[in-house]
Amino acid sequence: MSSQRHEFVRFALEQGVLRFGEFKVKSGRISPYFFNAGLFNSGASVGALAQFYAQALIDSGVEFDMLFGPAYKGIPLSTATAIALAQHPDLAKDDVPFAFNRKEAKAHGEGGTLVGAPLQGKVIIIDDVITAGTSVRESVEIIRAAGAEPAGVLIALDRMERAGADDQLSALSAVQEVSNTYNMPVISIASLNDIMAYLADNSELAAHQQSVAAYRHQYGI
Ligand code: OMP
Repeated sequence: MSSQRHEFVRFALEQGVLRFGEFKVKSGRISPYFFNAGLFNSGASVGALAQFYAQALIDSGVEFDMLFGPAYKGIPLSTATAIALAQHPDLAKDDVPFAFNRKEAKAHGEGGTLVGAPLQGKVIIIDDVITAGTSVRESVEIIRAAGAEPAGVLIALDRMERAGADDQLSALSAVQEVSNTYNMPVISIASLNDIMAYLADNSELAAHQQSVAAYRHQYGI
């Protein structure tokens, strides 16, 4: 596991963002772990999170012109990551624009649902976790409607879970389906693989290893 992935799992655990236990997730599955990005809720933790996003994006080698953060969680994520990119030594000369959407259109003032830089060129969609990919579809439609090109999705955690209902599981994960459907890469800071590697290396967390492995066996790719 690259040190960035390992460090990110450690950071998410320290911040209480990654937890082990029993959690009902959006799909209705009972997951032995949950990643709650809303708990990156202080200046220092969002700043550190944004540096992880920026580094994962740069390491991916994917070309991009700007960031788009779908409301609501994508709003601070796109803002903070644009700041981290502006401060990154490898991108020192580039000032990366960003935009986000409102959930409700505004009829007064500047109007519309888009805020920030005009959507143009190659756009990276930034989000926290992909489960079914619902919010990605909306973002792709917004970006295309503006005449720009969705160039990739940048997420914090790939849960590596199969898409579809439990009695009709897809051979592909939700992330792979998103990537195939929209013909663009999905870049993640870390994945379930990295969480499992971290558990295997840390004896005080060994108790969770079995439940996470069993969950992955049932639903994972
Ligand atoms: P999609 O937009 O359908 O891909 O769902 C993503 C959502 O899954 C997130 O916005 C969360 O509400 C939720 N989620 C997490 O944030 N972390 C997890 O570890 C698991 C889930 C989930 O419910 O599957």
